[in-house]
Formats: sequence, C-alpha cells, structure tokens
Amino acid sequence: MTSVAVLCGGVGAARLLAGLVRTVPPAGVTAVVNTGDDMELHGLAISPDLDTVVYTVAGAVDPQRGWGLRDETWNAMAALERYGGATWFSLGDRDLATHLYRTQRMREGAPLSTVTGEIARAWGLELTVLPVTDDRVRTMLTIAPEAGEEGGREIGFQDYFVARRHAVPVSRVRFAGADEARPAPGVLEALTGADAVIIAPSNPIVSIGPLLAVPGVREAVAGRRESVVAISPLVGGRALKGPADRLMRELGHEDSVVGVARLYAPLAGTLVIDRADAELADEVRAAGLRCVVTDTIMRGPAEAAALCGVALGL
Ligand code: FO1
Repeated sequence: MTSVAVLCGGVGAARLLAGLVRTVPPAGVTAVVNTGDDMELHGLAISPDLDTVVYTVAGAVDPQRGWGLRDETWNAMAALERYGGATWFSLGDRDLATHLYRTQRMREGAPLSTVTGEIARAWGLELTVLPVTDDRVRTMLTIAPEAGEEGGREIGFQDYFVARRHAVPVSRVRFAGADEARPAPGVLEALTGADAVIIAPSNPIVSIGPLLAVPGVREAVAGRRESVVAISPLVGGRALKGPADRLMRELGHEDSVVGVARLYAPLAGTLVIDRADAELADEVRAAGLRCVVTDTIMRGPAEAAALCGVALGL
C-alpha cells in the first residue's frame, strides 16, 4: 500500500489532504500538523490547524471560511458579549464541543496526539492525524513598535492572524518551546518510513516552519529529500489565502516560487508550481529542485486529488 506523510499547516494543507485520501488509501496517509497556532482561550485548549484538517477531511468544514464547522451557530459567543468576554476569536457552538473535549482529556493527562486520534476517529477519518509534538510550541511574531514603544513588540500567532488580521509588518518569527519539544509518537516513523513525503501548500514561515523547528523533523525530511515533494503555496507571487507572501518578503525571502524553492531546497527534491509561474520553472531548477508545472489551485477535492496525483507522479 502506498504510504504518504504530509507536512501540514491549516487550510491549504487540509484541502490537499481531502484530495489525497481519494488518491491513495487513507489508512496509508499520515498528516503531521502544525501546533504553533495553538492557544488557550476561555480556559480551553484550542488547536486550529488540527481541527481544520479533521473538519475538512471529514467534509464538515465551513467551505467559505475554510475553518470551523459548516451550518454553525454562534449563541455562546453572542451570550459572551453580554459579559464583555473575549469574542475576537470566533468559536462556534458545535466547534466548542471539540475544544471542551480536548481540554478535558488533556486535563486527564492524555497527550494531544492521543486526543487528536480520538477526535479524528470520532469524525470517521481513516488517515492518521498527528500534532508534530505533544509539547507546547507557540509561534511568536515581532511586529513594529507602537507609538512610544522601544523596539519591536512580540505577539502570539492568533493575535497577529485574527486580532490584527495579519495587517502588520513582521520583523522576526520564533517558535517558543520548539528547542525542548520532542516529535509526537509516530511522527519520525511516518516521515522516514513513508513511500513519499509531501510538504503541503501551507505558509512556509509560520505553518511549515514550526514543524521543522521540532528537533529531528528537519533532519528526517532532509534525509530522504529525493522522495520529498513540496507544493508551492504561492501562485503568481501571491498567497491564495493568508500572509505567506508578505511574511516571506518581510523576512528577507523572495515572495515567489523561486523564494519557496530556495527555502525548501535542503528538504525537497521536487517543487510543484502553478501554470501561472511556468516561466519561473528554470529558476526553480537552478535552485536545485526538479520542477513540475500543473494546476495547483484546489477549488474542491477533485482538483486536490488531481494535484496529489501529479505530486506523487502517479
Ligand atoms: N480565523 C479568523 O480569521 N477569525 C476567527 O475568528 C477564527 C476563529 C477560529 C476558531 C477555531 C479554529 O479552528 C480556527 C479559527 N480561525 C479563525 C482560523 C485560524 O486562526 C487559522 O486557521 C489558523 O490558525 C491559521 O491556519
């Protein structure tokens, strides 16, 4: 059976996985998912990228937002307004059940990877969904100082992404806790043992970056570079969703498929780029990767499945 391990962030990775499980047997797929976006809010353990992967592959995600559940209601958030509670991060009524369950199970001592397995199975998923680590890793971003402040101000990922709508320039990104983190059980086995590894079209800086910052992960991927294929999250120099292009530029990388190629050169033998970037294919090859040009925009699972087929050379 073909086994595939996928390095995943949020929405783009989840959409790819929804196609991958139609391309190869789901039981052979392992998603290694970013937890740097995780946060505690209302006393709840919230893991946005893990939930986005589970909800999307289960066909339950809200298609417009790309996160949270379809047909959601927001009564708890509305009721929280009465108290002036934190409603900047919208938690739907049914989505809350996921956070309540995960929080309770982790309070009972279950590691995040165990709880994630329970949640994935409860949604009927056959693929394996793993947090990259069971230890606490938090993506922290330094933004320009506010009036009167000395030096940059460091904020958490959801503050940057949601509260400030990622509309602030970033001068530094770090993954607090990564140095002490250990890969979750099964992560290194999947990354070294799978027939192929895909780096999903996620934000290279804040979605793939945290995965590679967990000791052992970068080495496991680089060690099998020839059977690693990355899919560019940029099309025509732009991110389809989120701040990937801006973050790359702000942190000194070229915001193009060539910049992505240079970032991934030590890790992936192949980069898949969109037809819109066909004229840059030779520059990608000059960075030392094979380059495959195809349609990379996934409007639904069928396009995602086709993209996976191309990426896996099926
Ligand atoms: N993104 C938003 O832009 N606004 C929100 O209010 C919001 C709430 C939210 C709740 C649960 C969840 O799993 C994801 C949520 N997201 C929201 C998306 C989230 O910030 C991103 O999906 C990831 O952190 C980045 O991929």
